[in-house]
Amino acid sequence: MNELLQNMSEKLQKGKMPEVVALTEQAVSEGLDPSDILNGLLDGMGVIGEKFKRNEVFVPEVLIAARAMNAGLDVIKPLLEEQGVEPVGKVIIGTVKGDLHDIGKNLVRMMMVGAGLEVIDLGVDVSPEKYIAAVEENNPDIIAMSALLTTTMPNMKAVIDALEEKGLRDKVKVMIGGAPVTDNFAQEIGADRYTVDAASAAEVAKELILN
Ligand code: B1M
Repeated sequence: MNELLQNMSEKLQKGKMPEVVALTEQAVSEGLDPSDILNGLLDGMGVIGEKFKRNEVFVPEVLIAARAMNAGLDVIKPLLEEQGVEPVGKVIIGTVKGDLHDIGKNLVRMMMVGAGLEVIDLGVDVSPEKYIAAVEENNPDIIAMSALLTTTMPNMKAVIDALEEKGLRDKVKVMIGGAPVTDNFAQEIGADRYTVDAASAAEVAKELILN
């Protein structure tokens, strides 16, 4: 990676938003390819994701790095659109019905965006009907659901049941996660994958789409 992009990646890892924006603008004005600039941003977020998995950085560092990445992305978004750089795939994410916890879900969203995926965030307290409407409207590759309460975990199954009823189950992969969720639970309700943290969720989402 060129020196400017390397510097941009390092500033992103430190969450230095104004520097990331300035370096992104410099990269654009020096005529670097927007896809290469994007890869510089993704590289920084990838490093943060790995460190987060190893408990070398924590939620606040991830949040400020993601904020810097989003600011950098805003600079190059119009150029990427002009160039027709396609996202890796599309994910619909939300916290299930009855559940208002969104910090983990937001981290998953940020990591997925950082991995080059387009993410449509339905927010919290998302009913099966809302998931279904979003699938019908957006034709995503993946539905990602988060739950933090043992009492709302069954609502993940309700979404899978609704997908089956509508004949949509084969069209999307289903990923689930959140503190009380387990791999066993995922198998029990027929989800495709459980992942333990946001960085793994982004990795697995890409894997599910590309393989
Ligand atoms: Co609530 N809460 N809360 N809470 N809350 C917990 C979850 C709880 C464990 C606290 C406790 O009792 N020790 C408990 C649940 C008990 C249970 O069900 N077994 C609990 C409770 C009971 C409640 C209320 C019922 C309290 C009340 O009103 N009596 C109430 C419910 C409201 C509702 O949702 N309907 C409630 C409310 C709240 C607040 C609104 C005050 C606030 C939420 C604010 C917000 O999210 N905007 C809150 C908080 C902050 C917590 C704790 C303290 C922290 C949760 C958090 O954000 N963690 C939590 C206790 C705890 O966990 N220590 C607690 C940080 C976040 C990064 O982790 O979300 O686990 P997490 O995400 C992780 C992974 O799980 C994973 O990635 C992230 C890390 O990379 N992950 C995924 C998450 N989603 C994923 C999806 C994936 C893959 C990975 O694929 C799709």
